[in-house]
Amino acid sequence: MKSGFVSILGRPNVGKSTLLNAILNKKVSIVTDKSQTTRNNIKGIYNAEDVQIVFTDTPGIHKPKEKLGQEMNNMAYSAAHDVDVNVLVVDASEPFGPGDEYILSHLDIKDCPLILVFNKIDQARLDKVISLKEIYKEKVPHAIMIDTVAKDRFNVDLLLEKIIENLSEGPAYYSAEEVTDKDVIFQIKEMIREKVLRNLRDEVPHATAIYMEDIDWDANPIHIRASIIVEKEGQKGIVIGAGGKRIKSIGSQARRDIEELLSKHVFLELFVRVQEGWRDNEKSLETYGYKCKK
Ligand SMILES: Nc1nc2c(ncn2[C@@H]2O[C@H](COP(=O)(O)OP(=O)(O)O)[C@@H](O)[C@H]2O)c(=O)[nH]1
Ligand SMILES: [Mg+2]
Repeated sequence: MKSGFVSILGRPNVGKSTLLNAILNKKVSIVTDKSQTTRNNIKGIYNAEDVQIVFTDTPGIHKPKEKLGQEMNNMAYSAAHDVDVNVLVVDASEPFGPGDEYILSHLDIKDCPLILVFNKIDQARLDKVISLKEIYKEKVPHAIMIDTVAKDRFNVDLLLEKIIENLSEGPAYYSAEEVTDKDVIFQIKEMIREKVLRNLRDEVPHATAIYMEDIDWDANPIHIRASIIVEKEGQKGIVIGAGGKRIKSIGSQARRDIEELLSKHVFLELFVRVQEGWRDNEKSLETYGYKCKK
C-alpha cells in the first residue's frame, strides 16, 4: 500500500480546516469565518483502498502579536518538516500580499513536494487567479498547482490523486477506525470554542479559550462542566449577553454537536472566567494546551 504524511499550511482563514474536513468527509477540525480559528496541529487520517494519508491541519501562519500567536506559528512550522508532501493553501480571491510573502520566507518547504491549492475560486476572478499563479510560479517553481472550492468539495478528489502520486509504498500508521489523533475532551472543547467564536465578533473571539472543569460520564445525561476563559471583565459580559442570552445559545449549539459526537444525551454547563493576559502567559498557554511541543 501507499502511505505518508501531508501537512496543510497557509495563512489564517484560507480554508485549511474546511479542506481537511472535505478530504475526510468528516468534521475533525472546527471552522468559522474568523481568522486563527485553528490553534493546534490536528491530525486527520484518510483511509482508502491501499492508501493511508496522515494529514495535519495547522494554525494559520501570521505576524504574531502575543505568545499564543508565536506558539501557533511554531506548530505550523514544525508540521512542515519530515512530511512527504506539503499542501500550501492560498485564498485565490485575495491578491498576493505581505502575509503571503511572510509565509514563503518563513516556511522551509524547498526540499519537499509542494502542492499549491488555490482555494475559494468560487469567489475569485479568473484574470486575478492567473496573475496570482504567475507570482507563485516564480517564487516556488517546483510547486504543483490546483484550484479548489473546499466548502463544496470541488476538486478535492483531484487533489487527493496528486497527493497520492507523490507518496511511496509504506505501512498503515494508524488503524482504519482512527480519524484523528485528538482525544474526545479536546474535541468537546473545540466544539464549544467553535460556537463561542461563531457567536462573538471583533477582538473578543481571539481572547477566549476553553477549560474543561469536569465530566461525569456516569451521569445520565452525561454532565459536562466547562469554562470559557476571557481576558477582560468587559468581555465576560459580552460572552454572557443580555439576560444570559448569548451564553445560552453557545451552550445549546455546542451541546447538539457534542451529543452527536458522543451519541449520548449531554447536560452542558458553561461558566465564564476572567484571566488577564492569558495569551501572553507561558503557564496559561500550557494549561489551555497551546504550547508547541518541539
Ligand atoms: N467561498 C468559499 N469559502 C470557503 C471555502 N473554503 C472555506 N471557506 C470559508 O472560509 C472560512 C475559513 O475557513 P477555515 O477552514 O476555518 O479556514 P482556515 O483558517 O484556513 O482553517 C470559513 O467561513 C469557510 O466556510 C471556499 O472554497 N469558498
Ligand atoms: Mg483552521
